[in-house]
Amino acid sequence: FTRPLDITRLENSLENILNLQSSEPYRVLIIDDDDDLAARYSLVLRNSQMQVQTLNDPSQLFEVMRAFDPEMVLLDMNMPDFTGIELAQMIRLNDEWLRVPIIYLSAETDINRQMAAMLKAGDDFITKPISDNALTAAVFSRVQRARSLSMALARDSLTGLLKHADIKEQVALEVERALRSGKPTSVVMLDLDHFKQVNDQYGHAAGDNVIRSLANLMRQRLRRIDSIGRYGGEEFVAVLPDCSAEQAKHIFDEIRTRFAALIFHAGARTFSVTLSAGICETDGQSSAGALLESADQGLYVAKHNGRDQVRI
Ligand code: GH3
Ligand code: MG
Ligand code: MG
Ligand code: MG
Repeated sequence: FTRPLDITRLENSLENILNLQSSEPYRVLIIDDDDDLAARYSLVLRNSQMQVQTLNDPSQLFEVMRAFDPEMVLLDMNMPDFTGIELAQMIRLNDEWLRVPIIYLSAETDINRQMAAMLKAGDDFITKPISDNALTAAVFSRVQRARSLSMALARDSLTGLLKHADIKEQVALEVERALRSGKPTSVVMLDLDHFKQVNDQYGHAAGDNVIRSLANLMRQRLRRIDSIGRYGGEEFVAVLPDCSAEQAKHIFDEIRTRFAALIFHAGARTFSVTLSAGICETDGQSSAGALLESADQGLYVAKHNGRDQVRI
């Protein structure tokens, strides 16, 4: 789980920060009518492994934004047909780009005019000329933060797990992969036992705490290549690549026992909760939907056989 703002990273030296860039290259759009300047900035950022697109004709703004999908826009204030402010406002009219940081790059030094520009649209102001390192740092920190933020927003807010649609997509993806690799992949459907009673007796906040604890436990016990999602309120789905149903049962029986041993507190009272789970394995032909259904059948059997158990 990525925290929304990774402050320690931002506090690292520029070099350390750049070394951390192991993921997809950052996509930066530079809009400037001065081609030489745009090329120079572009070179600087490319040297830091970023992907850069330059644009000198603002009439193509939307086309380029759509095709390139930038994570940051560097915008010249003064251009022949449009001002930077106008372009920033046009970008901000589109919901899909609301989170893209826009920074003005300009020789404008009047602080009042800089502030007026930022109040209309755009997030910050960089005064030309700017050193290579300062430009790289300014772009890097903002794109990194924007990425962390959108990753955090994409997650279930209570648990940090994938949301319903995303775990479903992940199951589909892993089922595809298993088909190609020929290795078994397991799908797990898990549900807390008598959770309505937990809420009724100990309160919703205590219930939330139970859900969070289970999520943490699963994160600890599963591998990095496994995916876990909050499928419903107190229902979870996990997909374990390269893992047979037998192996997955072993892992989830361990999770089940550890979870049942946890002691929760509600005021002066303590309580514990159990879970049930159903597991199925890829068979080289069933769809993700069919596998989820089959795991759900296992869960149904587990519930009807007394709960606190994992069924294949
Ligand atoms: P079973 O063992 O058959 O699963 O019984 P159950 O009571 O757990 O099943 P049921 O699906 O009927 O109830 C689930 C309850 O989970 C209902 C709802 O109050 C509670 N719940 C769902 N989402 C949340 C949540 O985000 N927080 C809390 N505290 N409770 C939740
Ligand atoms: Mg200009
Ligand atoms: Mg339940
Ligand atoms: Mg349920």
